[in-house]
Amino acid sequence: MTVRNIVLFLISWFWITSMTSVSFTTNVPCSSKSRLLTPLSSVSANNEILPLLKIGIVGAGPSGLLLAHLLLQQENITVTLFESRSDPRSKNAEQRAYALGIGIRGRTAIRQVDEDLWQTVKKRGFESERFQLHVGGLVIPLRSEKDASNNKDGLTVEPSVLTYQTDLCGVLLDELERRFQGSGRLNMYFQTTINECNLDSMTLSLGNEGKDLIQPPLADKSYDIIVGADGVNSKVRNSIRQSHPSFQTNKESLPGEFKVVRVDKGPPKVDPASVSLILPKSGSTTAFVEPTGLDGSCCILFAGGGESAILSERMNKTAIVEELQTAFPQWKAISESMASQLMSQIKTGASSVVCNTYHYNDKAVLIGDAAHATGGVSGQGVNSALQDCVVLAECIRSNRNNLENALLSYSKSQVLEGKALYDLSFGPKPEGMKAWIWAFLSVRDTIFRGRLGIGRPPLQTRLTTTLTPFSVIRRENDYFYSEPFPSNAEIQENVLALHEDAVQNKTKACIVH
Ligand SMILES: *[C@@H]1O[C@H](CO)[C@@H](O)[C@H](O)[C@H]1NC(C)=O
Ligand SMILES: *[C@@H]1O[C@H](CO)[C@@H](O)[C@H](O)[C@H]1NC(C)=O
Ligand SMILES: CC(=O)N[C@H]1CO[C@H](CO)[C@@H](O)[C@@H]1O
Repeated sequence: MTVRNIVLFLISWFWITSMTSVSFTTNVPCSSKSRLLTPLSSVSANNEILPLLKIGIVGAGPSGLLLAHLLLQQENITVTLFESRSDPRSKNAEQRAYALGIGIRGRTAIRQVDEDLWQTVKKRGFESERFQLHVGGLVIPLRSEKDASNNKDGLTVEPSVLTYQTDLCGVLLDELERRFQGSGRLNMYFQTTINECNLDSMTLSLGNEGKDLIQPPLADKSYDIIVGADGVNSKVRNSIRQSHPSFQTNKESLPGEFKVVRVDKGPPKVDPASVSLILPKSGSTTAFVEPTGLDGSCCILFAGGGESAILSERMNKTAIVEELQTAFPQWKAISESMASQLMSQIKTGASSVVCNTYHYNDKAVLIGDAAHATGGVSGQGVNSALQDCVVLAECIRSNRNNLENALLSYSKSQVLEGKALYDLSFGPKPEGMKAWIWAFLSVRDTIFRGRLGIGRPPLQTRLTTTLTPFSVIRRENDYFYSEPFPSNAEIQENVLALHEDAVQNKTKACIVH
């Protein structure tokens, strides 16, 4: 078959399938786009007296730090941050080697603080709007600058910014200190683990690792709200589970593991300005190349199932080099140095997290991976976490005298987005005819990407370059999922019912005492 025949075949298939009940709406009503900025009918808080609010944030990753920025912009709020790792700017900071891709969602969230903050973040990262798939000798562009300017809204989408997590946190911290250090409203403690989060007394008991000196003055300090920004192993989430009778959460290890190497110069035959997914010549370990600097530096993430020397071997360098050379023969020149780095690491796995609600009364609330995690499958982990921060800060701002309502509003808005992102990340599992149609549409969108009026941009592109809510994108694919996505009203009613359970439990507890 010639390429022309394949194209014709695909076009004819497109017409056949478009006559079935599958219908796609690529244009999303404008109203849903502005939702990120004004999550709910925000009653003006103009002439209210703003009570003093002490907020404890557990976890100073990107979401904990952005939330601190947004909260400190409001009057009469103090923020205390706790982080078990050391300050990301210090020399001995544990490097989180892989780079994060900040797309339009994350960028829009950071800009909610101000344009300055975004520009500072951008300067530390590397801008790229290219995404290429390498299969054998073939390079298939999955996304390029053109897609950004051909965006349906006629707007030019700025490129994604690739940045190391430590760099992103470093910038957010520098700016927090610059803006608020002298205000007396910001406290930060690194190398401080939280042993327990007590939601009755609203206190945190600190581990004595590292700087146990800070224990005494903080021990009896209480907070009005405790925020869990503490990732997949969230302590705050555990405490909510113990206090909230109907809170349900599930954490699962995802199949597959990964290791990351950093190289100073982009590997041969890879576009130094593009994110590239490289399928191996043999074996099942794939390589994901992310540029991280103008000098050509990049990081390469190797991911796959267990039985590979690349991921598992920790003693025999020859075995790693051999496997690298058969899987990625084009990188022969750098396989020695990559092997040394791979050997020194313990492979990492990823987990998913699901929760049926994200808050507990007026006391505790979860953001980012602590609330919903997809193990990096979608590339939207940090982006969706930063969106959580904006919504939570806005819910608090518009409900300063009713924190119960603030946290409930936050859950109502974000639980459905978290659920939709989970579904999108792991995809539908269609069967029979639907599986064929799904496969065909995926191929079509990969090839045409919505150009020439055929198909629509691939999912990855829509997640990265549009602000269309995850729930809207998920519903467009209802046909392929075993169950249609619930309506916003259904999910919100459920969140409200869970909230009422928790409130009742609190009331009961008071009567008993
Ligand atoms: C902040 O709190 C102080 C003291 O509680 C109060 O007098 C002041 O009015 C508050 N500020 C605002 C903007 O409400
Ligand atoms: C290291 O791996 C190579 C290739 O798999 C193998 O031939 C060699 O025997 C191994 N060496 C040791 C010490 O296990
Ligand atoms: C059903 C019920 O009473 N559940 C919980 C209410 O809250 C306390 C803690 O405050 C729990 O111990 C109960 O299990």
